[in-house]
Amino acid sequence: MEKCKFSDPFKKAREEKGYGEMNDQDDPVTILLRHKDVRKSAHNWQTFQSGAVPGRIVVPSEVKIRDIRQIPFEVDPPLHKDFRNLLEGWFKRPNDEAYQEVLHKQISDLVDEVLEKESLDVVTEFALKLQSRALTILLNTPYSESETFISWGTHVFRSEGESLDASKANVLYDYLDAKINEASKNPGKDLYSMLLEAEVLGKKLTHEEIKGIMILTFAGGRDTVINAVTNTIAYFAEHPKSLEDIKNNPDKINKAVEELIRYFSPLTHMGRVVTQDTEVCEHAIKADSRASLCWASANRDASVFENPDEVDFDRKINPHVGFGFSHHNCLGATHARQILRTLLSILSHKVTTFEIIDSKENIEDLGEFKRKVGFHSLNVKFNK
Ligand code: EMZ
Repeated sequence: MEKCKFSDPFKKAREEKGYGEMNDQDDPVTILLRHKDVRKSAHNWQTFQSGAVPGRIVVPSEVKIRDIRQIPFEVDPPLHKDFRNLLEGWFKRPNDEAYQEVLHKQISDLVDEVLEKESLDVVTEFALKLQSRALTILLNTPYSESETFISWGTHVFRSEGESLDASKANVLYDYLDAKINEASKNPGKDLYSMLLEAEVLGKKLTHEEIKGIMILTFAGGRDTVINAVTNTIAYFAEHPKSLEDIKNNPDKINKAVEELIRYFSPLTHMGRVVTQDTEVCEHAIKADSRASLCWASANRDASVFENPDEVDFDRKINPHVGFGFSHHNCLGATHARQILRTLLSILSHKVTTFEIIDSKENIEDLGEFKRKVGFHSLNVKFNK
């Protein structure tokens, strides 16, 4: 297998002490770096709480730009389970054949379209379009809505060069208010209408709860999917044999997708608020301070993954935490996996090579760590 240079900035700290620290808007975060600690803390919701002030578990904190709780990800057990039970069936629809057919057609058409271009920016002209169009299948809303989603850019709460953007968040909020009101007047077969019909603990959901679920559906799977798609194209550009490997061995696709998610970890980490004084790796964490579960670091832990810095489509055991871990594992994972599997299959059939013309990396600033999470732009030529 070829060596890759996608850096693991956490290696030294993970091996030497197991944690790192960053100051995020004067609300410091202890970043937990080891696979075992990350999984243990994700499981321990009593001490590592998600249901804090809305926005506080996200790093960078969104406390200043939103006060609506995202559901179910900012809710702790036992109520968390009731919301998950309500949503699980809807978010498993990507396993249905009919869903997959529509997704396949969307991605196939998009690949055909870009194959005709001299070159294109994969972030805005490929990944953003792909994510926005696929979202209409997940929501079961008209395809034409994707034009609106595309116009919002790659992140719902952030702009390039600006880590938080309240006015951008309001665009989404106003859109969702309008859609929820529309569905309550004219129910259809979309996610809004399903939520308006639903009950949790014998009660109808409030407008605010529905909005909280919808915000998460829009925000959680946006930059993450865009990063996964863009990183995948960049990877195949640099490793054409891997694409050929998929073409010759399509049965490897599922494992390849898991390995790419492990390796690229599209979501670097997710925070928790610590409810009582605790200790991780002999390091004291004070009550009411923040800790984060660093999926990206855990996914390179050499005590779990042999040759963690190599992409190996034949990796036998792959307990990666790229979709989080325990009860808060990613609700959109079925959709995200289906997107990537379909994408790999189509690319391996339609594209021979990719040529990178230029690129601008997206480097996250995590205090003592700088991590490349994806690209701001990636100019590529797709060859037939
Ligand atoms: C939150 C988060 C969820 C947050 C799984 O991640 O994704 C981030 O991109 C959003 O900014 O609000 O939805």
